[in-house]
Amino acid sequence: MKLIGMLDSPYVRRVAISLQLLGLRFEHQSLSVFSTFEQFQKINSVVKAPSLVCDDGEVLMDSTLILEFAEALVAPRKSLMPTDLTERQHALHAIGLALAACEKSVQIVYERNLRPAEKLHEPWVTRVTGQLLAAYAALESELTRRPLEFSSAHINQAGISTAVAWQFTQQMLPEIVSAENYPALREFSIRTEALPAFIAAPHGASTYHDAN
Ligand SMILES: N[C@@H](CCC(=O)N[C@@H](CS)C(=O)NCC(=O)O)C(=O)O
Repeated sequence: MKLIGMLDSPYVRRVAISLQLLGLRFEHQSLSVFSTFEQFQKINSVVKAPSLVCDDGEVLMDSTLILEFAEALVAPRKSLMPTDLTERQHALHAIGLALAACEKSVQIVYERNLRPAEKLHEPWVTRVTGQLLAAYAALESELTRRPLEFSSAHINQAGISTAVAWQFTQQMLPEIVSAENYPALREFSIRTEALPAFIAAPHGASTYHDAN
């Protein structure tokens, strides 16, 4: 199977890291939804990153749906989701916050990079910024109350998504989400970014290569 999309997208990155931790082999093509729009369109007419080209050629999109498929491929041998119902609920709560943080960060980046300055709608930016800060405030208190595992063997999808969201926002909007206000997230990020699966799929333009 082949993962399409750039690792500067938190959605592509959470899939690339998760596939490795699930022990799944995959190819990666670092196509941009902007600078290589037409090339991307030939693979997925909707041009959404991540896209996953399955072994039979069918294309999946949306990171959560791709991860659902990936989990099914390795079940019951392995999963990044807790089986205990209460633990699963906590994990889903954290993943929801992390995905909201990704979405709000992406909205601000698009607003800044794609819209002409004179057309920037400040009330919208203010609203989205408030939502972004609310998501990180909730994630910070969640992480303080219920620390997440950060070893390769035990990190779960809540940990992966939290770490990826944080790294993306810190790369793109550090002046909005000041790291010093989120010590638990900052510490968690330092530990997770040192894991081999994270190092092999760094935020940015590089292409992931299977080490085996
Ligand atoms: N909910 C989706 C969000 C994916 C998403 O918005 N990806 C961005 C790149 S970060 C994209 O495809 N942007 C191009 C577009 O929406 O036209 C997911 O989890 O995969």
